[in-house]
Amino acid sequence: MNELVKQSVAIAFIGYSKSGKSTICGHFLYQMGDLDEKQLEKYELLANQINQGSSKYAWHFDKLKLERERGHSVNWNVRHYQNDNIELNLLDTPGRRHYIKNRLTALSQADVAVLVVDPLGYKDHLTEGTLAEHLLICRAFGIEQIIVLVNKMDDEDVQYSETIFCETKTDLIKLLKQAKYNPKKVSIIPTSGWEGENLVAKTKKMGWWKGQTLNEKLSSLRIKRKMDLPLRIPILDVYRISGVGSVAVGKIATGQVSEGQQIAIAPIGVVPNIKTIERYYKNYKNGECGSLIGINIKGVGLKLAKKGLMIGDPKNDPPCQITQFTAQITLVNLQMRKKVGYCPVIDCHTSHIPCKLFRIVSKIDPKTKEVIEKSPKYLVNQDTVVVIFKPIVPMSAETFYKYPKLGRILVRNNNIIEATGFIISTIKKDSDSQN
Ligand SMILES: Nc1nc2c(ncn2[C@@H]2O[C@H](COP(=O)(O)OP(=O)(O)OP(=O)(O)O)[C@@H](O)[C@H]2O)c(=O)[nH]1
Ligand SMILES: [Mg+2]
Repeated sequence: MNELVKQSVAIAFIGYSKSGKSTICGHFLYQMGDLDEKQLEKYELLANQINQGSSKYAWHFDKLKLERERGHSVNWNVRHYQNDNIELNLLDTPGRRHYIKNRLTALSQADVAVLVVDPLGYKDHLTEGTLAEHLLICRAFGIEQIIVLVNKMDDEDVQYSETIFCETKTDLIKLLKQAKYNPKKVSIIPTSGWEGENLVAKTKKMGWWKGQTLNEKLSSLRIKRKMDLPLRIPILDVYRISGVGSVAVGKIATGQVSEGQQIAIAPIGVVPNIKTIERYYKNYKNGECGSLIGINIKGVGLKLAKKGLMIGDPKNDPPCQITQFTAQITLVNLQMRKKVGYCPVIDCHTSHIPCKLFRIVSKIDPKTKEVIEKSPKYLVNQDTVVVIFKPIVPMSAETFYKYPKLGRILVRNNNIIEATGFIISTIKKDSDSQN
């Protein structure tokens, strides 16, 4: 019988800074028993010593000294939890724009996004466009399921008010519609991450709430996956564990892996063997599509194995280094028109690669794909164009048509998302063939 029977779902918590993402994640896991009383007391004691007592739950995710001293997340962090029928990987992301790259790394791997807002702060982020940008990124990465938490319902100016919740919900519904998410399919749940209301147990402080708790919603999630594609694991991180060696962590985007199997790592072109596969400190013989796993790779040091690389099967459509790719992109936030030579960062799966605009092939109608203008001179905001980019450092990427989740891209310049789109074709290194 297969060892990994439970469906594994990756859930990214997103939202502007201080909306309460890390607190919700920490308190949720406290209520689920992953964080015990003793550990929480320790967090509280240490946090109080540096005047960060209100971050005690967040510390279950915020582990860096910098994060704890400043009281905000810098990196993405993952913790895992399972119940009888589902395994959840909670990915907490930083809300600050400065760390958008870390947010994108985590979001690129998410099946579901939980958008966290607070009723007193969200309006500023509506006007600034921060919330719209969060949903734009979800769309760009193909995340179809969104859950919204209206958090901090305990705030003294909110006092668990149904009226305030409903007003916030009305604005959020408009936002979801603008981002082309069907609000009827999005659960909008009132919570207090600090007080732990509506996370696991049904709230008693909001008697008016008849909907699900966060846990009920998460437990009911089901993700459709394409099971028949060759192996692909974008590397999320690599650790060196003494006595073990290099362990690459990643979510199996497609296919499956087995202990002892040979793998190909692109674009560095090494083909090591998998020594062991582990998930949360337990060894497994196999890993299946959708699971977040750690792979102990024999003989590949930390200098070579890095975040953003792609693991595949050397015998079945192995991932490769590409020298250029053609993409369809829509310019969404371009302040100034751009021409050939423009060099943004392309966020694609877990990689963030600077790429040079090599050619603007055409401007097209996104609905009909009809060419409106051949070889336009400039990229102009709102236009949909077919372009060719050349990575300026080695890159491995896939087409959207073959690997839908992996062929999606964001075009980022000075930490602003200027375009979103997908890869139509690639040219592999040492080959003239297009894929
Ligand atoms: N009153 C109240 N405060 C909360 C609640 N949730 C979080 N907070 C407080 O809000 C502050 C920020 O919480 P975090 O969980 O660190 O916020 P975050 O969204 O992770 O912020 P970034 O990591 O910067 O993106 C902390 O002081 C929390 O104690 C809540 O439900 N009610
Ligand atoms: Mg945080």
